[in-house]
Amino acid sequence: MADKKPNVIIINCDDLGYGDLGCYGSKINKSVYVDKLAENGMRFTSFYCASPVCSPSRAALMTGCCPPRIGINRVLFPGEPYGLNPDEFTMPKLFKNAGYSTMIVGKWHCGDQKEFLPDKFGFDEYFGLPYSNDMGINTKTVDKTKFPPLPLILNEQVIEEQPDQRALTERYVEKCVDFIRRNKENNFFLYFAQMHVHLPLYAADRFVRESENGDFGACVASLDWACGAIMYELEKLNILENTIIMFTSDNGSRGDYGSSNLPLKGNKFTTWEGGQRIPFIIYWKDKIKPSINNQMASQMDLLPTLASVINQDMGQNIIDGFDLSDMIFNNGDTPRRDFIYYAPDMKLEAVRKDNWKLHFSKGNVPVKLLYNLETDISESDNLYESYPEIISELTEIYKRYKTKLGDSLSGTEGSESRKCGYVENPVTLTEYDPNHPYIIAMYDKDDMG
Ligand SMILES: [Ca+2]
Repeated sequence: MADKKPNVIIINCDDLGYGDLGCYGSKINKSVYVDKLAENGMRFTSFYCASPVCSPSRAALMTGCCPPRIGINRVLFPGEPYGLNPDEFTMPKLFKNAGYSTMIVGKWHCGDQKEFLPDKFGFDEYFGLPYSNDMGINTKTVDKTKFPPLPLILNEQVIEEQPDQRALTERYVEKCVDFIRRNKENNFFLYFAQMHVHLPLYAADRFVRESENGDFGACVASLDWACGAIMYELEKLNILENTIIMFTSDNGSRGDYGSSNLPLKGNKFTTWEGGQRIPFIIYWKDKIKPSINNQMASQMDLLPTLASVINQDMGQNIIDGFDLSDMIFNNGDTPRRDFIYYAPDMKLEAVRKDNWKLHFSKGNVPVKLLYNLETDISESDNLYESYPEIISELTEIYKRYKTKLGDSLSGTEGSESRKCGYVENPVTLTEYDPNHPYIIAMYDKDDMG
């Protein structure tokens, strides 16, 4: 076999929880293709996104940094002056430097000003929504300047406003397939940031009809179909062997509308396990042994891991990720011994070291909660009074991160924090125009979040 670098596809779902896939225990959602990927790949049970909400989580995936390090600490809304700093080193830049073709299909959510769109971070091509699919105009939208028509972007242009969301996954897959075909002879990096299963839950009729779990099950089946369609294409083009596929989610599920993080406690927005422990599967035919991996790892670790796999330099910035390649390819131990949990707005709420997790704060209220996640994955049995030495060890780690990265609860500025991007006079990508022929002038589902 020629010594060719592998293609990389990352499928990042939106708000898909720990208990929403068949391979993670769901009995009601259909996820046959993802389950097959898990069966033939390495499925992780203790894998974390860096934040329990979209923008910080996605920025962390792209940079390998904890959200406060890069100044993205909360969800970004249409027309804000903030975004990921273009000076940050990112995953697409890594692949660009190695001569790859790069594309993002789907939700970006790291800033909607032209200075912060994906082309500024190493993506050659872009098709998708710049932010969440609930930030357009629905039947309850009062302020159409704050939530203008939902933009669908092709490269740097808005090509449609208020697209039919039921058709969007098919259109996304079409773009993915087209990109893969055009680059089958080259190396490529495809970041497929799924719309599902973020509210509002729109899926094609076929999936709605077949679902046993309402619109939520339909959206899971839809994202599952998308995974199957991409796998089929890779196999048909005879490039599956040379393609690493990762499947994950940007944060835990809401725990309502049919979603589940079971057996974990808590949901999206929170630093309970349900907010940040998410599905993660990595597949590389004949290179990664099909297995279940119970070691601790994070999406922040993927940038350094991929840099190692393709033997490419990562730039000079300090990051928070670790290279997992020894663990994944050689059965080694995880290099990640601790994990820090930041709630939105830079609230440092909890820390994990090995199997121990210590909570310091929940909802702005100080707490003293210690759990052994190995025996108590549901965080139900508080052992705070029994392990003073563990508590002092975890408190030291907490203090270290607090000094370096900051914490709004104690008013601490991080000594190593870098500034996010900022522009004067921000604009929205679209403006409501009563004469515009919108295909869906108002989405009929008004669920947000
Ligand atoms: Ca999300």
